[in-house]
Amino acid sequence: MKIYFVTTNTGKYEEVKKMLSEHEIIRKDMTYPEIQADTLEEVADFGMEFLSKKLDGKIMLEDSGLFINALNGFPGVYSAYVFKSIGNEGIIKLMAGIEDRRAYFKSVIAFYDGKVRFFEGECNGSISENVRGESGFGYDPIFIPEGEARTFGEMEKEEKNRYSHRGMAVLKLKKFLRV
Ligand code: ITT
Repeated sequence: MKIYFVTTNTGKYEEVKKMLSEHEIIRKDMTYPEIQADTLEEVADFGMEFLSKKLDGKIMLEDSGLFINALNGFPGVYSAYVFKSIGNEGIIKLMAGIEDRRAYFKSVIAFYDGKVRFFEGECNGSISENVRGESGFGYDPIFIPEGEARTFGEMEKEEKNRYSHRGMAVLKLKKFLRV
């Protein structure tokens, strides 16, 4: 099946393409309005509403974020902005002296085939004491998934996909597409 994946993020595209290799995933490097909302679902829904009027065929987008318990879920829906402004070093500084380092990643995929459908995934873990590893993108070098000692930044794509929020959401989409 031919699916347009609208994202400006090469890392996301590479991960999704690897998992949906039975399909033709065509990247559309374009932006869509990302509204200020309380949940990723609302952001994804609004974005797809816009895109479904612009593109023909099957479309997907993915909205994700890092939620840190001790910071009441921050950066959450503001993850992209916070990453661009303070980056991983900034998060490590914010977490200095904080014992509870639990955090989770969440991913919401919106898929459009005449109707919008949502697929979600979460990945629990913790924030590392320092920035570690060069793989992946974004917050990968400061996020340690549960049951692991390494950060996502220290893992290959396939391994990260097995644990990750995006991996879970894509798996649900894959099942929906019956492959
Ligand atoms: P889009 O064009 O797809 O929106 P984006 O990078 O702006 O690309 P989001 O709006 O979903 O994506 O913002 C999510 C932010 O959280 C962004 O800064 C990512 O780098 C970060 N993030 C999301 N998933 C991640 C993952 O698996 N590993 C590390 N960081 C992640």
